[in-house]
Amino acid sequence: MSESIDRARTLLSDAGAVVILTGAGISAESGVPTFRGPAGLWKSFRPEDLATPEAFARDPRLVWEWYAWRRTLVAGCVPNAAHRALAEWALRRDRVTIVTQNVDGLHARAAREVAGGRDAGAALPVEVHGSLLRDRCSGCDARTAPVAVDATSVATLPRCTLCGSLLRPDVVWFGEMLDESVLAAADGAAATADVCLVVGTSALVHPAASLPLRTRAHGGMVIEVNPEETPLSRMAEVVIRGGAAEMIPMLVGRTA
Ligand code: BV8
Ligand code: ZN
Repeated sequence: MSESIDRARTLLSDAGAVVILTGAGISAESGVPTFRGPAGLWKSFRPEDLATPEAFARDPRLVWEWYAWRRTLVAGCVPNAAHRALAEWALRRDRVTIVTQNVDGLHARAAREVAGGRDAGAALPVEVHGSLLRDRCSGCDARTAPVAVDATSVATLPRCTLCGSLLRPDVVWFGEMLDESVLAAADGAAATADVCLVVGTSALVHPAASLPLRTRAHGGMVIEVNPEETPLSRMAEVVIRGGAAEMIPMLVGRTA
């Protein structure tokens, strides 16, 4: 293991530009259930069953109940050593872009905590699938701060103060396009990176899962941190089979 850690550490410190792609696995040690892990199921529903515009049209009360449950859960979690080490690293050197599929807001919290009074900008993530911590109007698209959700009936669900339509979490659902400017920022970082550090993702959801291929397409290298094999493992220059909270500080931490 130490050999691959040393090699990965060298590749990362020698890289001109680095893009980091994270998934649910980086928040697992903060207590956020992953999608495909045993806790990924909610009331026997698979995330793919609820995170769709069709599910929201069919039963907005059920979808909101799920998102309210996830919001409460995430509010009780804190960034772990992996979130913090990446934020510290992104503030310490330039040309590091954190791209996340996670909607839990933990990367942004780590960035603000680590930055203290300083500008957290360089460590703020590109959230390609949106955020649980924002609402959006399903009618006029207005973005709002998250409101308390009473999911006992459709009549009690939150509504837009501008047009009266149902509010929804500001996340990207399956079958929905990603925000163009957000996707362009992620794609641009991946296409110009010397190294793509992939942390805690099963790499099954597109277009996010294709970002490491963009890095490789122009001669960059992929480093994977994941306790399990994924479709990206065979194209990775270095594979680190371990948990993010332990491994990431060893890869980008000051003292390692
Ligand atoms: C779109 C927000 C245009 C909502 C999410 C090409 C090929 C095939 C399919 C498609 C394709 N292009 C488009 C599709 C369709 C679809 C798709 O990819 N489907 C998959 C299921 C095959 N993509 C879309 O619909 C996208 N839109 O493309 O629009 C279009 C539309 C239709 C048709 C064509 C084009 C929109 C996708 C975004 C959906 N929204 N989230 C919400 O959260 O509620 S996706 C959601 O699921 C997450 O954001 C994330 O992306 C994904 C879950 O994956 P992971 O985060 O990786 O989590 P997972 O649990 O799977 O894995 C955890 C990993 O961590 C594991 O490997 C585990 O080993 C590891 N781990 C565990 N513990 C640790 C750890 N690692 C480190 N440390 C630990 N301690
Ligand atoms: Zn509206």
